[in-house]
Amino acid sequence: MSSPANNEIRQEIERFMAKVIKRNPGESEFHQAVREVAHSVIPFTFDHPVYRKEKILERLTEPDRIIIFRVSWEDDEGNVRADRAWRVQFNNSIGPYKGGLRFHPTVNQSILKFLGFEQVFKNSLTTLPMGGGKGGANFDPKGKSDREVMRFCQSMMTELYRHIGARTDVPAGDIGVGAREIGYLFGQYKRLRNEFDGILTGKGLAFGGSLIRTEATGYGTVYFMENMLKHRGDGLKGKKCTVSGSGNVAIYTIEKLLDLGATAITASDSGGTIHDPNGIDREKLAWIKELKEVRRGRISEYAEHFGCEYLPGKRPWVVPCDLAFPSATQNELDGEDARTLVDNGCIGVAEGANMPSDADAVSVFQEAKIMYGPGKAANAGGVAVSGLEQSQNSSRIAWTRDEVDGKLNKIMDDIHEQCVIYGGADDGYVDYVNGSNIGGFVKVANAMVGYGIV
Ligand code: NDP
Ligand code: 2IT
Repeated sequence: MSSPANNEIRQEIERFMAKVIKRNPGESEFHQAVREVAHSVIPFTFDHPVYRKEKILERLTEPDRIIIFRVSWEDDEGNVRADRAWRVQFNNSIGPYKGGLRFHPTVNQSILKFLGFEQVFKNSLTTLPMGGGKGGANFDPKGKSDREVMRFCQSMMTELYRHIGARTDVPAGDIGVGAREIGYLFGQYKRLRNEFDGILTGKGLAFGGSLIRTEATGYGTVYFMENMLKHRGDGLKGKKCTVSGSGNVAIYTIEKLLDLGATAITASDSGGTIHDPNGIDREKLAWIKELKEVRRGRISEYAEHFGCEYLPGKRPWVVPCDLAFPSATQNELDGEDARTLVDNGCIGVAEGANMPSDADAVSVFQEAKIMYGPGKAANAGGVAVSGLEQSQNSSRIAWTRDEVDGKLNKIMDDIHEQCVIYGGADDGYVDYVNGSNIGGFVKVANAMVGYGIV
């Protein structure tokens, strides 16, 4: 960046970010997500001045609204509990708000705003008509009984139901919110409204859920990696992969890697990492599913059960691999981790989690010119199949597993294609950050221009 034009762009980015930081004090995750998008989109708007004139990025970084409410509930010992919940309705320019609910003690407004903001771009990339939103609560489901989780979900929905709807806002799962929680939330919505409507996705198959939704985020992330590899004339066969997390996204990433001839050699949780150099095969994966989905245990038990190495308090990035799949949470991979991965020969990263790599890590990947698929592109398969669940609910039909998987595969191809169009460079390197940010921006921005000043 040395020409005067580039200087002007750089100054514009800094001016813009200074305003965002001033308006959203202390919200570091939100600043981080906006900064990354601003670095891609502001240069693009210099070539497309209508977006600057209409102040699209300024309007796009201000959520349509945020609903904050108290959730009171009673635990099994009869103690009264009070938690805080949010729904961030970020932008509905191209469809009803859509995005998950997260239950985790670290949840705060900054995290939900970063997630809602990312969701706007991700949902646009899927090619489906979905706006962006996110929500959740600082409720910690760990160690709670099913009945406690049920009482929390019912109390939360008793407020949330008036703000959502099939044509308004359609929540789904995220960290700490899976099939059990969606069932309790949907049951309470149906009871309050006396309406059976597709107001949540990730529902049980008996009440309007879609086949493949459970698997979709992990499967889609692997399909995205396959696309990145194919674009370089390579493939997944024989690749050794590190995966972080051991929840929904991690489990189905490991499963699809097995289907396509690759091997996952790690899994983790907030306690540490297991390293299984022989690979997590189908039998071991079934064991992890039971551990995490039924017994709700810790990944350290895997190391005891199968006799492999456990790295307490460590993340998987110290383990040499060909490909890495961060699938746990934001900022779980920093610059030093990224350097370790690159030095150990890693050639590609696909993010199953949202914003797992911090800004330093992203720079390391891009400078080393390894394949780097950011979350808003790589993990969009989850929300894409949520969109397909909505289509099935409105038309009152259910597609087969193969039909949904085929559509998911095609959507991941289309997302990859948009990244190549907006992020491809002359030397053949694809900047998937620019590609996904600009690709996601254009459709939303054009809709906003069309609406006038709203
Ligand atoms: P789960 O709750 O099923 O699993 C989360 C996993 O990440 C667990 O292994 C958990 O370990 C670990 N984890 C969570 N928070 C932390 C933390 N602060 N530090 C270390 N480890 C942590 O969630 P999902 O698999 O659904 O979500 C994982 C990621 O994927 C998130 O970033 C989410 O936003 C993203 N995502 C999810 C989609 C979905 O469809 N579910 C769609 C797209 C993205 P522990 O049990 O010890 O907390
Ligand atoms: O981050 C995400 O894309 C999700 N948690 C899934 C959202 C959805 O509506 O399926």
